[in-house]
Amino acid sequence: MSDRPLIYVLNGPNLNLLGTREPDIYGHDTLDDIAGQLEDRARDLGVEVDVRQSNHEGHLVDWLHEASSRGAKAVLLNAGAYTHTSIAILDAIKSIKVPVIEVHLSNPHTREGFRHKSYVGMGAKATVAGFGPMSYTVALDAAAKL
Ligand code: CA2
Repeated sequence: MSDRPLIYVLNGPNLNLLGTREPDIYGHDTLDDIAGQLEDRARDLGVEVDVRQSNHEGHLVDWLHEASSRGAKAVLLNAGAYTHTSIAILDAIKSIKVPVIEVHLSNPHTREGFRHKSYVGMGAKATVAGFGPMSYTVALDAAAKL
């Protein structure tokens, strides 16, 4: 482990399938591609990223707690569909002092009505959405400056 500031990048359900389906909405990059882009950018910014994905709500809750106990400086969180449903994830965000930046590939506000509500957004410091994979790098640039 390096002594560079640590930033967690947490990804929720179905994002392991990125690049394989619905490229019109989510683009062609896989989550591994995005992780590679973030690692390159992190090197330039002098920070360290820890990129993870889970299809399980409780893992995301545990990792938010872990980000805090490991002294992470920020969390980038694309909670996938849990964004719109999970009070447990909102409570976890509120239970830690680490700033959480909500990230989305698409812009949920231009999509179905059920995507317009964001529990994650109620606890997040900021939201970056609609830039495809660039949403993550924009959020990382901002997080590194916090
Ligand atoms: O735009 C985003 O990043 C979302 O968080 C993606 C979620 C969606 O439920 C949110 O409303 C917005 C869905 C992720 C599903 O990822 C897939 C990837 C490839 C193929 C199918 C789904």
